[in-house]
Amino acid sequence: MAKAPRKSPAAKKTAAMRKAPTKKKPAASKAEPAKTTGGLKTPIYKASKAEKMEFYEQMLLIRRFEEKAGQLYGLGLIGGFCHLYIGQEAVVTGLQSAISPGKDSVITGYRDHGHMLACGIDPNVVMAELTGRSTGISKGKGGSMHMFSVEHGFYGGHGIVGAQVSLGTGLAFAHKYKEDGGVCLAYFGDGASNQGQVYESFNMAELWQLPVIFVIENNQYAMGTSVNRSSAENQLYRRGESFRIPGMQVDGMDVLAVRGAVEEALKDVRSGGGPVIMELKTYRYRGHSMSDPAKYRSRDEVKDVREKSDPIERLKATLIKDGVKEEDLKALDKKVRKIVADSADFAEESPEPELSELYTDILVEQY
Ligand SMILES: Cc1ncc(C[n+]2csc(CCOP(=O)(O)OP(=O)(O)O)c2C)c(N)n1
Ligand SMILES: [Mg+2]
Repeated sequence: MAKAPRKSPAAKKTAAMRKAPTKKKPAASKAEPAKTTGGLKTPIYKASKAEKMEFYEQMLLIRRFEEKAGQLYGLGLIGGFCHLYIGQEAVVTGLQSAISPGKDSVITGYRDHGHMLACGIDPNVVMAELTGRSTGISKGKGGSMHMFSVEHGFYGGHGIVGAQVSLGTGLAFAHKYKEDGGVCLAYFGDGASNQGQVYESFNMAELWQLPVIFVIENNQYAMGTSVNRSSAENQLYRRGESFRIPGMQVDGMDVLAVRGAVEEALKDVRSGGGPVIMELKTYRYRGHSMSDPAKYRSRDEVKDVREKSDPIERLKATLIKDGVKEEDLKALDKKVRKIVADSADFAEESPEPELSELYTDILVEQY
């Protein structure tokens, strides 16, 4: 298919652009109208009732799993770093629901539990990994940030901020080289979007027309720094303009908006159009990691987002409007809670790795 011409906005600096930046508004929590560069659409996905129920269950599974992980951390059963995804569930649920398992690839940072569950990885092996048990997906030696399942097209789990963007570009290169029709979803945060290697990757991806969607999960904060305080261009969907990469800004608290937008992005990428940037405006309810008291924002700010934009409550309201009964949703919650409780039991009942495991899975030869 012929490549659609992409708008390359003129970089003409006006006096107005040069003047001192005006005070920006605090983190936006309200849904904003979708914005795009390069002519991409962001329609709302028209899901059937059954699909909406699936999205609801998937988001609920991530939320309950993360709540349980938070509890186990409090009990001392999870050690080290642990970054929870609570609040961001609609992003990964909407995106993963649109890709083809076994064909496409996924890579993300350290806030990765939700991505693994959305890739269809067994909650038992994820929880066992978090608690450092031998039955964990990395045999209990990786922990929260270092989990992989090539079988599920999930390439980690990376602790170095921004590194997954370059690795994801490499995965996209492999898809193109092998002509396997796959697309890579490379997820990263608003903080990571200020890293240098991200732009080297953008350049190569566009130059070589690689099949990659750069997914920016803009949850408004990078540790304790808000995106507005750290980013000269805080409209992150525009970050590819100088590379001619089109971008779209999507309400990341609305799973149907996410699914609608990614379908358009996938259409463009799969038809050989090269990379696309998707900025998902979302929010994390918990601290950066379990050791963050989150003093850089007010409780009211978090409460406001929870009350007005929670992705699960929003979909629930739509389902109720569609005629789904409250008790059916409660039954689903019960089912999900059992899956999560069973994963915690599985983890607690599993042994820790043998000491001899210290000497396996390590590189000793020259390469
Ligand atoms: C190269 C590098 N620099 C700094 C850090 C420390 N660090 C860990 S997470 C983080 C913030 C990243 O924020 P963002 O990309 O917005 O992702 P989020 O945590 O919001 O999901 C930083 C600076 C790191 N791990 N790697
Ligand atoms: Mg962030």
